[in-house]
Parts: sequence; C-alpha cells; structure tokens
Amino acid sequence: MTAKTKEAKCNCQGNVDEEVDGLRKVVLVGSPNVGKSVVFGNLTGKYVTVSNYPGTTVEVTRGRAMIGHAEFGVIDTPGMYSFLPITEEERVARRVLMGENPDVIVHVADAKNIERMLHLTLQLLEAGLPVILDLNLMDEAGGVGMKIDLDVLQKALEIPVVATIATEKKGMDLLKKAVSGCEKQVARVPLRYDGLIESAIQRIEEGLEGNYGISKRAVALLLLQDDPDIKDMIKELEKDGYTAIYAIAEEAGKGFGQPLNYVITLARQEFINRLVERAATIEHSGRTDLKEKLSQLMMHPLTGLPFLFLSIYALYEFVGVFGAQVSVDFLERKVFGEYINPFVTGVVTSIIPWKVIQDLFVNEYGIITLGVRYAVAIILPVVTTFFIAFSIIEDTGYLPRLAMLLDRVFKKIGLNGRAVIPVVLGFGCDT
Ligand SMILES: Nc1nc2c(ncn2[C@@H]2O[C@H](COP(=O)(O)OP(=O)(O)OP(=O)(O)O)[C@@H](O)[C@H]2O)c(=O)[nH]1
Ligand SMILES: [Mg+2]
Repeated sequence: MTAKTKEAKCNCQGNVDEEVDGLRKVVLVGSPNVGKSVVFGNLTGKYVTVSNYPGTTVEVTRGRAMIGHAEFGVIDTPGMYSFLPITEEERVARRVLMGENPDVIVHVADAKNIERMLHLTLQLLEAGLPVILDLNLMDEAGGVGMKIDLDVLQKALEIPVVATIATEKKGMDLLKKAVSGCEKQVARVPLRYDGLIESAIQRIEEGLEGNYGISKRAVALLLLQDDPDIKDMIKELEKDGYTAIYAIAEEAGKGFGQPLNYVITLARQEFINRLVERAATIEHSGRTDLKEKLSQLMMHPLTGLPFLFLSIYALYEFVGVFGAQVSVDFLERKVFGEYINPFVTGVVTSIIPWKVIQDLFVNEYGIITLGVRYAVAIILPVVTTFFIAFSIIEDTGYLPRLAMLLDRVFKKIGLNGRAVIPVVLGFGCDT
C-alpha cells in the first residue's frame, strides 16, 4: 500500500480522492439526483456531498472499496441525462466513460421514472460498456404504487438489474454481487434503427480506425446526432479520413424531414415504451395521488407562483422576523445587554487595573462585549434559522420543483431553472 493510499484511507470525511490506479474500475453514472453519491458512500465508506438537488456533484470523486474478494476503484461522476452531452457536468461524466477504460458501469437510475432513465441505459449498451442497471429510490417507486419486474428487464437488456434503496443500504449486497460477477462484454446492440440510419452507421464504422474508448457504433450514432466533441475527436484520430466520414453523416441527415437526433431518440423511446409496458405496473393509491397533486401544483405557473410567494413569506417570517429580529433582539438586549456584558465588564474591571487592557476585552469595542456579542447574538440566530429553513426546503424536494417552475423564465435570460439557488443566495447577500 502506498503512502498516498494510507493517507487517503484515514480520511473518511470530505471529498478526498483516493488513488485507484491499477485496480478494476467501477464507474457510477446516471441522471442528476438519483443517489449516485449515496451509492458511492455505501460502497466506499467515504462521504461525498449529497443533496436533494440536481447538479450536486460537479467533479469526479474516486474511492476504494472491497467488493466480493477484490478491491475496486469506485468513481462517482456528475449527473448525465444522456450520452449526448449538453451541460459541462455531462461532458465530464462522458469523458470518464470514454477515457478511463472502466471494468463495470453501474447505471444508477430513479426507478419511478424508469422510462426516462432507460435512454441512458440503451446508450451505455450501444457504447459497448459493461453495464449494471441499479434501479434506486425503490421506496419512492413503491410509494407511487409502482411495481417493476426485474427479470423482464434483465432478459430484454441482457444485463444484471438490481433494485436498491441507497439511503437505507437496501439491495447493496445484490449490487456488490453483480459488480463482482460482471464481465467485460462485446458491444451489445439493444435496438436497430431505421434502415437508412443503420446503413450510415455501418459505413461510418468501417471508416473509423482510431480508439475512442467506446464502440464504433456509438461513435457513429453520436456523429449522426451532430455531437461537436465527437466530430473533433474524429478529425483528430482519423486524420484525412474524416471528410469522407462526415459526408456519410451529412447525407444520412438529408434523408429525414427531422434532425437525426430526434429520429434516433424517438426510436429509443418506442423501444423503451414497449419494454416498460411489459416490465412495470402502477397501482394508484389515494395517499400518493395527494403527493403527486401537490407536486404538480408547485410546478404549474398558476398555482406555483402563489406557492412560491407563500414559501418566501414563510421564509421571511422565520428567518427575517423570528431569526433576525426576535431572537437577535432577545439575545443582544436581554442576554448580553442585561446579563453577560455587565457581568463580564464587572469581572474584567475588577481584576485588570489598566484601562487599555480592559478596553481590549470589554467596553464599547471589547473582544467579549462586542466580538462575542456580534457572533453569538447577531450572526448565530440568522445563520441557524436560515439553515433550518433551507434544509426543510431541500429535504421536502421543493427546490427541484421550484427549478422546474422557473426554468421557462430563466431560459429567457440564458440560464436554466437550476440557477434559482445562486440567485436566491445573491439576493440574500446585502450585509
Ligand atoms: N428516498 C430515497 N432517497 C434517496 C435514495 N437514494 C438517494 N436518495 C436521496 O436522493 C438525493 C440525491 O442523492 P445524491 O446521492 O446526492 O444524488 P446524485 O445522483 O449524486 O446527484 P448529483 O450529484 O446531483 O448528480 C439525496 O437527498 C439522497 O438522500 C433512495 O434510495 N431513496
Ligand atoms: Mg452526486
């Protein structure tokens, strides 16, 4: 064991990367906010930031884990919705998949939104990566009355599928078993596209000679979908051959009335719909309907805005009035003004005869009468109430719904709904 490893092993808190070179690599990928970092923590015993808000993990974290009888290097990645990246986080995650030569990919997915999740599973399979599908958040899926037949998924996709509740460590043993039994496989072709697209894929594959870290089929599909990073890679790796390859993609694009990205996504969606119809059922129950209704109300512009104002008002009453006024007033005037400050001043002036030293501790600008008073009586109540309010908002899942509500407005100024957090924090910063 190297010195670096030893040092990292002692540090089980905080985002400290561990050395994983030379180990078999497990990469955790999946949409934002599905529990990848919780799974990472369960496997490695290392804490990484977890929150009920998409986009929490923005960089790659590595840790070591004993899985079965072998030690693995586990890599936590930022959320990716698709193998065709839009955000920087998605680019980072894809770079790991293409550049790290992983031995096992665990696709962590939100079980209750399985139709949306399976797009990435298909893309990972098309990329020829050894995938395990981890249907996480099974408690929430159960909560909306959803039942999933893992066998149907397993047989159709020909990969191991496990169900987990990462926060309760449920299903982790099965996941570990699947990881340790996972073999690198040859590229899988889970579905076939339109004949024109398939022939373009084949011709592009034949023209590719470089090593892309993923299957040539996936490279061809990404090129057909006009992925700029893949175009750059092809240009770099194929030297003069790239013009002919680009031409195939361009010609194929002209054969359809719609962009190829749309045609390909639609074909995947149809495949997924057929599969989910066989694999998942939903039984509605009254309790969950209420939860779902509340969630819809929060995201609908008509009802969402009053909800937002109500929340801001409640936040103001709790942090602005109770925290910053009532509590500050009580602590500053009563506790410090009437008790602590007079007592400390009395003690200090009676034991220290020099005015200069007395002023250092007490009186108008003293460390205790001013410094400690400000920290405890003014800062502490505001920060405490703010963090209590914020964790309630976060844990109830209101933040992602607020992001959805504001997404359309924010898009007009070139941001997306997730920018709600820095904007809210920015308005709060007036002191
Ligand atoms: N109910 C429930 N909550 C879960 C489960 N797994 C994770 N969570 C919660 O889901 C939220 C997101 O978890 P993270 O581990 O931060 O998700 P992530 O996939 O790493 O998210 P990003 O880093 O933003 O991509 C947290 O509030 C977790 O506590 C689960 O199985 N059940
Ligand atoms: Mg994370």
